[in-house]
Amino acid sequence: MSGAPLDVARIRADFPILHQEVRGRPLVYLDSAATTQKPQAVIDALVRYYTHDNANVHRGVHALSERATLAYEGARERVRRFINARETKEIIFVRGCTEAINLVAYTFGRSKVGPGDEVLITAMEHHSDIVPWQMLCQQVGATLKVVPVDERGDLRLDQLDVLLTERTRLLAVTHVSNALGTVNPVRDIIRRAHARGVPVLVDGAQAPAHFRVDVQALDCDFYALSGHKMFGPTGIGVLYGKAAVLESMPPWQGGGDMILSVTMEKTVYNRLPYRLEAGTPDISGAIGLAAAMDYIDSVGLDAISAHDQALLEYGARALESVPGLRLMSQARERSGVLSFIMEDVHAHDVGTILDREGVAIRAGHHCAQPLLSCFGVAATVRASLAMYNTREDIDALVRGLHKVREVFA
Ligand code: C6P
Repeated sequence: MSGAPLDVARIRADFPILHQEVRGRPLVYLDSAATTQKPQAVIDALVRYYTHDNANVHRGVHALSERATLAYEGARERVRRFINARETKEIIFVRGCTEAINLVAYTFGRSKVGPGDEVLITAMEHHSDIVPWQMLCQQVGATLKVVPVDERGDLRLDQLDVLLTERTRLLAVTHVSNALGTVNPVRDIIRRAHARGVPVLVDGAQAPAHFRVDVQALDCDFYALSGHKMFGPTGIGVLYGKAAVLESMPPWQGGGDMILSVTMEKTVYNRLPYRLEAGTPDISGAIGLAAAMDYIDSVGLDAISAHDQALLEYGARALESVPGLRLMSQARERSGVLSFIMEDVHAHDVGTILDREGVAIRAGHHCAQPLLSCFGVAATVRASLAMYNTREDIDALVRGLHKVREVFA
């Protein structure tokens, strides 16, 4: 289907959960930035694995264990191909973006950041890309610095070269803001950080469901992914790291596959990627994630991106018809998110009324409190899009918002 416009009706047919009524209304799911729905192909992959192949990996000599291991390692190769990593050892399976970032903060951070050093993040980060760095800085006596955001919702990149100093040990930046939808120019940011010798972690939670991510083209040192935000299962995610950087990091959790041999005196650690994957991994999750990547590629990311952009534009225009509504972001490049406030109505009240209409959105701070406080608000309403959304979904949202206005007239 790649290249052609999306056949959204056909895509919707692949997502069984969408075909239900909520509170007597057809479900309109506009909360994909929180978690995406799963296509039948992903659900089938999970059922198939548990029905036929379930066993522990890298351990048994029996047939099921061999099949489970092949499927799990096949999933790693699938992820490598999806993000164009150079080698499978650069793909570490984790629980999600949050765990990926914490892994880097614990291992890279605690081995390479010391007293007086600096970690640079941005005002646009999700709490998962703030708190691990705060904890690290507090523990080692380093300073957390922040690239500010302007009133349009873009990063103040004029500040970047000032904030990158000879003490900066890492820059962490989100690819797409979950609260505003801003797409950051990460390639340029990485180039500028590397020019100062600073490695870069990209929080990719909100990117790969919307556009192609190529870690070699970006030249990022780390890239964090959550499977559940790209049509895969919850509980599985990926930390990509350049091999040389991962090799330089000590292990963090002990046990299981991260070990080659143990005596009471000493443990010999395994090679990558296993050295950073302790305990029985989420085998079915990895297999489900690989199925999600197959699904995304079968639809085609170019067509998905074009659909996303067209729907965003349609949505931004349609929301203008709602009195007293203010869209939060005017950023140069946006993806997947319409975030707004309504005069004299709390975001949670908007969410409750929309829910009665069958429209699922997120209301609140979206785990990005520092960003929202830059805009002087505590909460916004966020409608977030995925490939299965339609103009009719936006129309239902707008109808619901007019009802909110009537209630609060
Ligand atoms: N954002 C949202 O509704 P986890 O929970 O580990 O899968 O992902 C954390 C995370 C990290 N970075 C960004 C940019 C994110 O958007 C998220 C998750 C969800 O916006 C849940 S708070």
